[in-house]
Amino acid sequence: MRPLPVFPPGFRWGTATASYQIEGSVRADGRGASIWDTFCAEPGRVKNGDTGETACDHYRRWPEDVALMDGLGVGAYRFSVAWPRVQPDGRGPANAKGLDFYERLVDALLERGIAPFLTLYHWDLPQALEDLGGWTDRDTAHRFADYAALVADRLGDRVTAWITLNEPFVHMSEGYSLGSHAPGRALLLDALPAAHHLLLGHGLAVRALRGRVTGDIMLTNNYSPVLPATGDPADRAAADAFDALQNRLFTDPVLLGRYPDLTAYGVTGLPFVRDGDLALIASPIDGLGVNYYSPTRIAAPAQAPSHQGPSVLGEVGDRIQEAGLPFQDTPIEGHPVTAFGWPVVPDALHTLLTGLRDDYGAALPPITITENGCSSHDEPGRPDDDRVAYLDAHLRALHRAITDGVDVRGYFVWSLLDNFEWAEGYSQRFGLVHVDFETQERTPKASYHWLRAQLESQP
Ligand code: IFM
Repeated sequence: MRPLPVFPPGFRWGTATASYQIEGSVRADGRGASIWDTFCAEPGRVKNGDTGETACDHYRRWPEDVALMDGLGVGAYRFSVAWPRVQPDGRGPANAKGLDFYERLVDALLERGIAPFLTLYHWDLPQALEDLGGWTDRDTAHRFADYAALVADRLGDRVTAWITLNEPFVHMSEGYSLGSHAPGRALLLDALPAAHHLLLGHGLAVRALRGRVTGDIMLTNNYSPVLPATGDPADRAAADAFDALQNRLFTDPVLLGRYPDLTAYGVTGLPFVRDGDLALIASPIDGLGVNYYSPTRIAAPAQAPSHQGPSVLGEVGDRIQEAGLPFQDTPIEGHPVTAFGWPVVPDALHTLLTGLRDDYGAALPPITITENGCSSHDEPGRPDDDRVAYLDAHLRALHRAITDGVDVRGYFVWSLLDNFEWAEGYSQRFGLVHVDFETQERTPKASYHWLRAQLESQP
């Protein structure tokens, strides 16, 4: 094993998961229905008809999972709270049993010296709120802030970091724009109000959390550095248009207090933005969560769908093109690909981090890598050497970015466990720990043992 370079003292090492992807027990202790329960029940929505009904049975097996983290030697764990466990209908008083579950988890983590990083919203909206319009309805933002306050009132004295939203871009684009995730709405650009209300919910939650919590308050976005397919001005313009949507839509309003230029989409005004909204959205945060998996290569749109081969957007890319959006994704060649077909380009993590620093300057708070990892064709007994190579190369790229002056405070592997990978069901495995979904047996993979050995030589 080639030791990793030494990271700064106090650097946090962790693993990440999300409620619907691991918990199961979807009717236990008064939990209400989420949009993912509804979506999974609709034929054809999720590969193989998979659902999160049992997932990794973490709701019952969490002590075993905490022990696995302890054995790995990580000092932090990022998990999410299922809103429908806390407010089964998305409003009203807290369901005490739902909060009890997260309190037991947080206390067990703290007993083992593992810092809890709590995400309030990783896409499992209470179905009752979706029935009223979901994130396209402004009221959902206010309901989200109420929910944030309930969780903070129970756990505000113990949680190390509060992440309001996970990857709002993916939630808006796949859930409301293209319909490939819950709630399955295909509104295309009419999904922009959902983007604004997610941002407003973030801002209102930040205000609700301040004064109630002792930990840091953060937002997690997913970023994909955009490579123009060629130097042609049309490809460059398409790349800029995609960048505005993928990378800037949920960052500029938070850090700069303004929306990026969306004129390439024919958007010249945002009538749903009210006076004072942007000031709320730009409420100061203590850290930015960065999820990184791979870059995207973008060309000017062609006349007909032409998705061919591995790309980040996959079939969704075809739908974007059919919708007449001003870009098309094209394969990135010359790199290995993950089981998902995503290109493995570790240097793009360095590009991303130095780019964030250069673009946002003093407005950029300290960064934590809240997700990074890969899916692999895992089977028990087959060492996941491809995952080891992925993690090793990305951690070296991250270390270079830190050496080059980017303030990055931590790194979370996605994911601790193989889990429910949304529309892909259980077909994509991201875990450091293999899960047999028939027996729920957990088996640490080679990557788990590799990371444990690496962490022994970190400060
Ligand atoms: O599994 C997801 C996670 O929920 C959000 N970020 C990307 C991961 C891999 O697709």
